[in-house]
Amino acid sequence: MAKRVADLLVDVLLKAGVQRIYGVSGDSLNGITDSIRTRREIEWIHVRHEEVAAFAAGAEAHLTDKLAVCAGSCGPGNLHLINGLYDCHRSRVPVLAIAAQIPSDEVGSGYFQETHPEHLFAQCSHYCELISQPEQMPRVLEIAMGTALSRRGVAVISIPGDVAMREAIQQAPRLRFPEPTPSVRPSDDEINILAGLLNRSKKITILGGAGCAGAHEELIDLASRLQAPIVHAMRGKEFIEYNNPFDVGMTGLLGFSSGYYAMMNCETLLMIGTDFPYQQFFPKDATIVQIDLRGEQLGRRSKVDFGFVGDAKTTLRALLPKLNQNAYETHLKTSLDHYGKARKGLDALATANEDSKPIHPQYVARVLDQLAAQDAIFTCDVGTPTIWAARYLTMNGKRRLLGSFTHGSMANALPQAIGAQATYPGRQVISMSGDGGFAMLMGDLLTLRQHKLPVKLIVFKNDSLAFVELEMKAAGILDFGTGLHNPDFRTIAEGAGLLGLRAETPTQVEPMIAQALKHDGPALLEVLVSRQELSMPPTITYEQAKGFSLFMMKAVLNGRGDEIIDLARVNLLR
Ligand SMILES: Cc1cc2nc3c(=O)[nH]c(=O)nc-3n(C[C@H](O)[C@H](O)[C@H](O)COP(=O)(O)OP(=O)(O)OC[C@H]3O[C@@H](n4cnc5c(N)ncnc54)[C@H](O)[C@@H]3O)c2cc1C
Ligand SMILES: Cc1ncc(C[n+]2csc(CCOP(=O)(O)OP(=O)(O)O)c2C)c(N)n1
Ligand SMILES: [Mg+2]
Repeated sequence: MAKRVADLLVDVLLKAGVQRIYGVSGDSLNGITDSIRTRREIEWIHVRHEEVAAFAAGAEAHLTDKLAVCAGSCGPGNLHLINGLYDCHRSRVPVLAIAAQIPSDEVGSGYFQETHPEHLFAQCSHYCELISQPEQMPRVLEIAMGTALSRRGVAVISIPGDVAMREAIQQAPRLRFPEPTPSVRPSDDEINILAGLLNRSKKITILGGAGCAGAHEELIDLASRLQAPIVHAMRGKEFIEYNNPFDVGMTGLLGFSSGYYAMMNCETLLMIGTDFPYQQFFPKDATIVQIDLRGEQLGRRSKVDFGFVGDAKTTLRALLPKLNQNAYETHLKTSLDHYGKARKGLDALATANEDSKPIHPQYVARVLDQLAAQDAIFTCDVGTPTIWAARYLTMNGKRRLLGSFTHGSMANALPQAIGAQATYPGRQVISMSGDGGFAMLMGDLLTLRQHKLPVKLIVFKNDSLAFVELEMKAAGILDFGTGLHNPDFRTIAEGAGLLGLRAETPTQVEPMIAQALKHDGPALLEVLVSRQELSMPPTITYEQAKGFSLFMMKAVLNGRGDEIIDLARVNLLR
């Protein structure tokens, strides 16, 4: 039988090492799914919502650093991919999206399900093109894949169903070379300038981010030479925090006070591979030096006095031999002492609270951290689960942590767990889900059963959109539109063929987490956690404090005094 364009498309993906495609089938995708059906080396992961497909592919790409693929049928099918693709693109993970298109002879007629993916996905991709002729295959697909990999982000090909079904002109993939891995570093002159200014500084703080992946050893050597505390940005946590005697925690609203002060009290701030977004957390008077692989990142978040383009590992290797040992140790000592105190304060919040209700969510995260496997993959929903993950999960160089940290979309954790588990069937994958986030894409609970993915879902059930409630309170607004009338998630899980569990008291937390983790298959544990567990920022501004008392006043005026007492009980009297 003659080779079709769809067969050639699958050939190219296989040649590039793609092992699975996440998606939902549809008429316009028939050529492609039919070709996948006949190959043993590539799996079709049938999810229930295309947004899940995109998040899952993003998780696979993040964990493997290789191209991952998702697909949607024409019109609404691929439109559903969009939020997940934004997340992948903004997190700079290489993902190819196949957006099927309506019949080519109907384009432009306002036909059934007609949309224009080239326009729709333009903002969340580096490359987005229509394949309207068999002659364009495999070249356009290969350009798309190469772009996603080399620029790190999303590439989209849009292909009408009839074009995929046509006879292929070319018969095989064109490109056969392995992915290039260049070393990028500043020039010798620039390395000398950088070394000179660091050798002249006494109080240096390092702010590291996800760009430090693979440069752990160099980073620790650097901190030791400079006697510099290391603060990390959230996406850098999994690469920086472990085996790190210079660790002083994270900064930002969810951060540790020690991270905040180490940055604010330094003379020289050295940023390496980070795009930490919050301007108000940067020091005003320090000299700021930034190293990033991408020149366009320099000076994006704060003023920068010296900017260098380079890969973290290669740059630090070139720099280290030129650095003197800093004799000034006080800055590091003070920062580490501060970190010890901040850590103690946070640990004190992660207690079982005897056997009274409700359960502290910090305690749940702490127990999860203690019982999870040494190479567990955690995903956390946007909302308070992000806070608990940032503060209570211990990374060790083998564990991984994924969230929607840059795009900040709810409902990411279950979809990312699906991608993680499909990629690593033998590893423990734990989703820390909010009750709001979980319900948003709950249909894909069914995917766990269908694809035999033994994901462990821990649902932080606080019957609210608690993170937003917190933001409203901090802004002095009465919370509104944040309450959730939740179902019994345990029963829903059981109905979907999972092990369903519920912890109502602190004493149930540990045995039930252990039971869920041990279970040979997917499991959901809902934990009834307190709703108003404040996660105070490291510095409380006058505005925030003012806002808070305003909330109290408004709440009392509205006759919600009970809640204020609850709030005090949870946060002040424990
Ligand atoms: C609800 C919520 C609250 C949050 N609160 C906080 C908070 O309090 N604190 C916090 O830190 N974050 C917080 N975040 C996350 C925040 O939005 C950012 O996503 C995060 O701070 C960015 O981390 P990063 O700089 O490590 O990673 P990225 O944003 O991914 O930046 C990585 C940088 O490294 C560069 N790079 C990549 N590879 C290399 C290389 N090989 N060598 C050199 N450079 C390289 C990239 O070009 C990029 O500039 C929050 C997120 C959510 C959802
Ligand atoms: C798709 C989307 N919708 C809305 C928001 C705004 N938002 C941020 S956190 C949050 C609440 C999350 O609630 P839940 O999952 O229950 O977690 P909680 O904070 O209650 O632990 C909302 C609505 C968002 N970030 N993404
Ligand atoms: Mg909630």
